[in-house]
Amino acid sequence: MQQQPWWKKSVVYQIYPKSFNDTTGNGTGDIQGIIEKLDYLKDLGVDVVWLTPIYDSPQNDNGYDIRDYFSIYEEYGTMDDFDRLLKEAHSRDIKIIMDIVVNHTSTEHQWFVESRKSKDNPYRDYYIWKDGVNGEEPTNWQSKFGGNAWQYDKQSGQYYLHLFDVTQADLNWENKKVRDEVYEMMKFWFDKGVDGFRLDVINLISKNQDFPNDDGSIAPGDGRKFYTDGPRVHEYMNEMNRNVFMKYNSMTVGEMSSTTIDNCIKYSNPERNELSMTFNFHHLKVDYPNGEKWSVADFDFLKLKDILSTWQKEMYEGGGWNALFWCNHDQPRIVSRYGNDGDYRRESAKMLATTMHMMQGTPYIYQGEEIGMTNPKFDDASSYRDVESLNIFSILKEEKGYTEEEVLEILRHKSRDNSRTPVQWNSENQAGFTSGEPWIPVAKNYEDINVEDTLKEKHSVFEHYQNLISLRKTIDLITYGDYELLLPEDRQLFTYLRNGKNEKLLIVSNFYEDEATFELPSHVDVEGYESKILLSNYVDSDKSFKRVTLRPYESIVYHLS
Ligand code: TEU
Repeated sequence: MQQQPWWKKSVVYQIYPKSFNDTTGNGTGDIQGIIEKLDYLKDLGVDVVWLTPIYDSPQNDNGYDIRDYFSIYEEYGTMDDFDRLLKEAHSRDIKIIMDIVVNHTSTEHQWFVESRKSKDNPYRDYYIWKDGVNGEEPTNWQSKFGGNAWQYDKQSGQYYLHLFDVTQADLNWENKKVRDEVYEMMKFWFDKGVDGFRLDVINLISKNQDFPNDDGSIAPGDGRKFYTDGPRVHEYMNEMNRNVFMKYNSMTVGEMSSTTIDNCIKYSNPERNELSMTFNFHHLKVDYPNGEKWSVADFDFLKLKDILSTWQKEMYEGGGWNALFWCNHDQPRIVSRYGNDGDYRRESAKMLATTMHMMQGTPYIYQGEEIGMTNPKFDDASSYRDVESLNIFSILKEEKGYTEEEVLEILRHKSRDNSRTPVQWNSENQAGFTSGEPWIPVAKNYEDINVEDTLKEKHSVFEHYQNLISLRKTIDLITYGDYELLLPEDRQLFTYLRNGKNEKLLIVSNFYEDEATFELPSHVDVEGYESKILLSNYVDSDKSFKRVTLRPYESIVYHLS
């Protein structure tokens, strides 16, 4: 096999610094707090840490609104702290990737401050300014956080585009100067020694320059078809790669909003020199009935299997590379979502982890996932901090007439704050996250679920993640084998094969509380193969892989050779 890039066999751990570990007592996590936990991450076995944005920012969207790309948000620490983090991580063989947001900046960024001054300001063209149409917004496009995506600016009488919050103005990528500034800024971080980037909503940077109104085929005024995987996006990614990524031994992962497999193959096929891999979210929308996120519904299991399997197969065939994940800072906790956060929390957390980590791609673990943290189930509206949740709160109540309790119930399932509560380190006050008052409440179950106790437990969720990571290091088939879904119509079992030359992995997971019996389909040729259990979430799983009854949330990995 030809030399493969390092990130194909890596496991990434995502840190949301605000909620990770506070060493100053101000209630906000910080860089020093990350340094203190590097040995913990080393013990887990991860190769790469992804930090969500730590740049100077007014924090309207917790750092995804960058005010200055070259300095550190003061509550997180200083540039010296960051340099120390890099050094300490590298000395433990842990790489660091930064989260970079270049679809938009904060409206407090100096470029925007200049841009908004007048129509002939040299920075005017750094953003997307348009005249209104008949006294209304230039188009009917909706912001991802609710409301129209254009904001009127009195001073110059024009509107600027913001696909997210009104304080997050979209950059104008048609302007070569913007692109060059971005590339120079990325080099600044690479030259410091960072190992790569996660690129926030990078598939939204190229807008259809006609700026048409949306006729509402997806949702009224949705607009996304005019800027998602837009006309020049692949040209820009290739330009970025040639100007920056190619010069470093880097890993890059693009966060792709509402994308397609064809586009993700293009972004991540190495022959095209764009990105290393892509995140997509289709498998995390199977609990949005009729595409509606703001509702409470069971997840569609058959659809989940179909989506994940189609991406596995088609990305493999097209030479692309998947980022594998259940959790991040925008998603509710997976054990509360597709698992069971009651009696079977441990079993289902492990089952979900196995099902994802045995697929092809680079797996990501979001802080707290490795101990099976759950949604916090906040009782009242005052616990929420997230700009999207707060916006939707008033939209659902005021515009759609929901009662407060109805909205709260939806947020308990869908709010991004579900994953943003502090990491539960121990059973002491504030879960050991801070000696002060945390910026967002700690989940009430921290006395039962925390790192300190988990580390003492035999067969813990943490240990299961350690095992998954070390299997990836020893068994190449996990990285390179092809993928074959078995029993697509089975309503309880998620079963697939990873096929190699003279060996196979068979993964059988029961996604439900009821027992289920697996029978190996007759077309799978296992003549002469011996089987061994590589990993399971029950201590005494059945070795007879041709027919096996799985207990609640049981999940077994067989190695056949
Ligand atoms: O998220 C992009 C994105 O489209 C979503 O996951 C988003 O949170 C969701 O659609 C809202 O319903 C990225 C970041 O991960 C997110 O935290 C930022 O708020 C967003 O970009 C804007 O920078």
